[in-house]
Amino acid sequence: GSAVFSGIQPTGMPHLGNYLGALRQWVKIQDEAPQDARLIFSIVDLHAITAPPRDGHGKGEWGAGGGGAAGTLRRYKREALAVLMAVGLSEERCTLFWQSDVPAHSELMWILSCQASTGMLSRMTQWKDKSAKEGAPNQRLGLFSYPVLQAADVLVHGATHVPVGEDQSQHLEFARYTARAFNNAYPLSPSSSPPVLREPTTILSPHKRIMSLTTPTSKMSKSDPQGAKSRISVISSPEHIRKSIRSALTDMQSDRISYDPETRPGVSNLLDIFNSFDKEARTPEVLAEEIEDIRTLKHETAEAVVQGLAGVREKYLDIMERENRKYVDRVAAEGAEKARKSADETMRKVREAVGLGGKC
Ligand code: AQP
Repeated sequence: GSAVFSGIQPTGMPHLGNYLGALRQWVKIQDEAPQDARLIFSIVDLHAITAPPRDGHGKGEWGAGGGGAAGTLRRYKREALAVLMAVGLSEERCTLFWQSDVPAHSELMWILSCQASTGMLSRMTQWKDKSAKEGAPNQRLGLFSYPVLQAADVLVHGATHVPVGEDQSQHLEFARYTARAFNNAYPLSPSSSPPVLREPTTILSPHKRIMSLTTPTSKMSKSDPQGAKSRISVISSPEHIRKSIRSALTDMQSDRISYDPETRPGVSNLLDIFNSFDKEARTPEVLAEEIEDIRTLKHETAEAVVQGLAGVREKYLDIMERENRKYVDRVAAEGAEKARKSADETMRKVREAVGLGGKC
């Protein structure tokens, strides 16, 4: 049967970009997928530790679980899992789990590393961008091999479909290539049997990248050094959403609205956001014609976002409180159980094909 896998890093409170580029798409998949399709969504904490954790929104009251980097990561993990449920993913229908609870991800990563091409890895745009920032002597292996872990995430569950943003399509291509390399290195007999690893199909998010509210030429990001002003978290209050959008950077070119992401990134970003939530599904170009001036654009965009995210904040707060704040941990434990079963099925075949583990 078919299986969907995708992940989000617990590197801070998910924002509008994560929502429109990923989470909303996941909910749509859940609502439309055939009943027998497995839906697996992971909070990828092993990926998150490729960057030092940032304490993005102060010591929250959910900070239980120790201080320092570990405490921050634990808090982000709980928050991310609660957000997944708050935006509409069902913990019963889906497998929701913390990646590090399923060691098979790391095990398969090592096995794939033995096939993965370093030449291909060094051409990954994300590696080039992130490693350039770190400077040559400090570049770390985990950042370089990030796509190998991502390939393992997908392949270990035998995913047939992987919804991602455009920036991730290169990594998915790498995952397919690496699966093929593994299957060629470890052919099965009889040769007619299906290969051990299944090559997944990419489902590209239909949405444009959402840009930062303060620097609309870079994407909205949990790690934006400009901080909370640059993004709208999915659990922002209506007042906060209105205030953030009111202070979003636009331009002085003209008070008239026009859609041109190249020359008017700030205004165009607001039009893209508006379009993403518009009930009448008007294109950014049509919205640009209909809206009078920047003040109105900001006002109407804010109202569309407030409506689009209505209920998420309340549901999130409720989930965090349930069972004396233990509910999220219970969901994670149950998710991990399901995910381990799903991964073990693949790992049994992988180990057998390679000659690892078990009887000699
Ligand atoms: N600005 C964005 N617009 C549209 N989609 C976005 N995504 C991220 N930012 C935008 C999509 O969200 C999913 C989960 O992302 P992630 O947390 O795994 O990693 P990321 O892409 O690196 O997200 P951030 O917010 O920028 O986090 P940090 O700062 O930690 O790197 C992905 O499908 C991604 O495409």
